[in-house]
Amino acid sequence: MRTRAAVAFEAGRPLEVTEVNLEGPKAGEVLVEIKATGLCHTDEFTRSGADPEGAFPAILGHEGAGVVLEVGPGVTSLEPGDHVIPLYTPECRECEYCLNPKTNLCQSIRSTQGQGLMPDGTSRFSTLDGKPILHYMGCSTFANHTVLPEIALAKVRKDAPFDKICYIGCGVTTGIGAVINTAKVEIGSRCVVFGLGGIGLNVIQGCRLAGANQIIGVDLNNDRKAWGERFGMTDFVNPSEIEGDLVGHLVELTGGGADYSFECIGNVNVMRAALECAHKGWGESIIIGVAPAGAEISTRPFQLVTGRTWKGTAFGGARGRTDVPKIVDWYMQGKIEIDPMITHTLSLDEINKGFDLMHEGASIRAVVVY
Ligand code: NAD
Ligand code: AHE
Ligand code: ZN
Repeated sequence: MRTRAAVAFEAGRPLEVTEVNLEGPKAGEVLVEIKATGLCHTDEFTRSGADPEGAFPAILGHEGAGVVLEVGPGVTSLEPGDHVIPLYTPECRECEYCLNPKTNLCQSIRSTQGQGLMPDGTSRFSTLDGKPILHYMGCSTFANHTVLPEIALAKVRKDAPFDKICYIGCGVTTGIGAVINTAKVEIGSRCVVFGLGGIGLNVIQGCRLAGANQIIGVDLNNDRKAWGERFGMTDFVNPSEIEGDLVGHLVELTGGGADYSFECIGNVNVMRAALECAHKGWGESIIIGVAPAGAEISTRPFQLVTGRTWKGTAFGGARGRTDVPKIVDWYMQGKIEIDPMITHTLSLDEINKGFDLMHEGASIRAVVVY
């Protein structure tokens, strides 16, 4: 079939909206009509050329929601008409990783997924003159139709709106999951969240959900103060406006250091500050941000010797097929908020405007509705 997609032909260039060819699902695969997709900073990270794994031409996008149109041979858990959220962290429930309760990082298709290919080593997308186009994070939600492995789809309830639940495909689950699954924040905790964008605000609402006493937000953009407060932030710090050292300031503000800190930017200097503002003896710092190729973190080992822990999290530690339907339920029951964070709704033709808004700091989440 043919479908419309925003194609990243080269690193650093705007996406090009065009018709592409899409082959039908092979064994174990599913054809999905994408109804809506969010634009995450990770899409921009890859589009810009900063991703060491980035390969082109590719159809980016990994934060979608849609409807199953067709299933390939052997697919048993999904049927046409099912509503689904694509999973860049699949859940095969069989690999060594899925069988270990300590991780959500299913590895059953990770190597082909990282190369932009389906598990059989080929791509379903091509240009109209027959040149292959790569998949992205196994999802490619910047196409109106896409093919995914069955294990990379969470089946969700049919009454949930696509233009909101697409955000659960990355930002919402990553932020809330980092608090609940990775940090396991306890009632009464003191938390510091660095970067109040599409991920950081979900960390804030996760901390509120977990019953944290203090939730400090840190951002260079003062407009993010009101945003943080909207979701439970108790204090705001703009590093460019404080006198002296940021870490010292945060340690004082928390009365000795954070029980939990979260880096939601992708800046290795901020990652260091996030670790070092954690409380001596027990503070944990969770890295969520994706840093550019070649960037490395550093700190004095004494920071770890004296009881601070550095952790990282992908997709908020969530096991997608199991956890994502539950997060959709939380949204539908009013336990978590999504609607106010979706600040812009765009057509596919306007997708590059979504990246401009991200750079300007004008959007929390822009969503493309097909
Ligand atoms: P975003 O652009 O919406 O938000 C980033 C925020 O950080 C902005 O509010 C910006 O003003 C602020 N900021 C930038 N530099 C700063 C600094 N030096 N100090 C303080 N604040 C600063 O991005 P997002 O979509 O929220 O994504 C955040 C990061 O998380 C990205 O690196 C993204 O790739 C990553 N991410 C990781 C996962 C994962 O599973 N680990 C999932 C999704 C996104
Ligand atoms: N390709 C990058 C790494 C990118 C990365 O860390 N991705 C996160 C998800 S970000 C979603 O917005 C992730 O899930 N990582 C685990 C994995 O297996 O990719 C690089 O540096 O090479
Ligand atoms: Zn993302």
